[in-house]
Amino acid sequence: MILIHYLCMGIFSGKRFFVYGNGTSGKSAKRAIKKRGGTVTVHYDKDGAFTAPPEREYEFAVISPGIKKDHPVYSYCSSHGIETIGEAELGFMLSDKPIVGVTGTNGKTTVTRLASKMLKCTACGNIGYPITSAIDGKDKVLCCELSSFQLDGAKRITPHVAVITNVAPDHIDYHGSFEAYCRAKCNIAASMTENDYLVLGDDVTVGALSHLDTKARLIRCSADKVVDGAYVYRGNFWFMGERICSLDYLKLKGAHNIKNALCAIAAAILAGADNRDIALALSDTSPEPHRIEYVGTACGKVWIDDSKSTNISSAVAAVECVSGPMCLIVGGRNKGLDFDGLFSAFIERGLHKKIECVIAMGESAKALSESGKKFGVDVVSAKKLSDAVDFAADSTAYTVLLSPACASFDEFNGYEKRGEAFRAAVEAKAGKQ
Ligand code: UMA
Repeated sequence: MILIHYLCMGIFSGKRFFVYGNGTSGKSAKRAIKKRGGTVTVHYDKDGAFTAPPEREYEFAVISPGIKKDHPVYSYCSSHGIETIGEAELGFMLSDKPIVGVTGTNGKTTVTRLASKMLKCTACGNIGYPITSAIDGKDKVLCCELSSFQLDGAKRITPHVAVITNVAPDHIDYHGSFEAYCRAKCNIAASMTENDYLVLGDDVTVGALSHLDTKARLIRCSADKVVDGAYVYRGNFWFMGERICSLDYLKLKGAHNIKNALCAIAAAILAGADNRDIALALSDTSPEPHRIEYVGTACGKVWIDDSKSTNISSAVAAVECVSGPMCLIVGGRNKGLDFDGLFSAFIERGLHKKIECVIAMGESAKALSESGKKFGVDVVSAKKLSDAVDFAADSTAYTVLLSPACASFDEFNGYEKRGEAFRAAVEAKAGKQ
């Protein structure tokens, strides 16, 4: 076993690679290649322009996930006969452990966190810890969050158990269309075999499934009916006819988290977890920061930070969870989404009755106002987050929910920074009272 390990460590001996992107995944890919005897250089855009690596023979070019498929590095590789591979693919290629892969528009981080806890293993991938680092740890199995960026065009993603939590419009600016985005998500299962399992979340739609081409066995999840997989029945979680534990174990609140828990339970059982560890993980997993997180009270209102919501379906799920009458703060950088979907969902689900006012901030304020108008919803425009907080403080709502349905990059360097700024603004208001 030790000998095999050392032979594997030398598999890239004499091979040359270049990595494009010097972020978390690029640095990790570099380490993994060097550890296995390969020679590697790292390149990335300088002054916004592609920088070509030295003209040499390369085994592979490892491209970071944030780099779009129309970036010049791809045409460079194709014209030089260099095969491109993503960092996540490299991780799958080098791993000697079974991997649980989790994707979906919303809930993938929660499912990855829950399933990794149930399996007592490391959570890796898009969650922030690259898979090319996790493969060298002591875990017997890995639980990996996979984004559409990592899955797009990948040929070597081979999970033993895969999960698609749900599919709704997101990252259209990156993929070009909803269809291309769905295709990328479905790619998680393209290389799976008859011995593998694909868990489909409660909300996975038939439209998204039309891109699915897999040999894996399908496992369903449902919060309201008995299915061939994980389900809720009489206040308990069940899997394939076996009771797992009471719903009361689940610490995470909201209907969407019951659906997330079902995906995690199915994936963890199929990867070898036992019922006791599943119940413990459900009771021991707290909400993620910036995901429907209680901030405090100020100006006679409860303030809730859902800055992690960067698409329409996650904002709708947040409004569903939070009590009214509420003031909803949306906006930021649009990822190519049609905001009509936001307001139509409010009306279809009767959620507009608990929304007292909508404040739209930043780059997408105008587009949000125009969509709101079509559905008879008045939208107040704010230049930036601090203005939106001021307007919300003056409203008569009981609750203020920041759930932007947009990325933060027009004003902040990531959703975490946006959530922190929201908290600071609310705390400043509370301090002034
Ligand atoms: N770069 C270029 N040209 C470009 C774009 C980027 O040269 O056009 C370079 C940058 O200069 C920098 C590097 O690429 O040197 C950054 O690479 P990256 O954007 O791929 O980011 P990493 O730091 O490697 O982090 C990536 C994921 N980022 C993205 O997919 C954008 C992280 O997900 C992930 O946690 C990490 O790998 C480890 O696996 C973040 C994310 O925002 C959290 N993901 C998106 C999401 O969840 O919505 C998909």
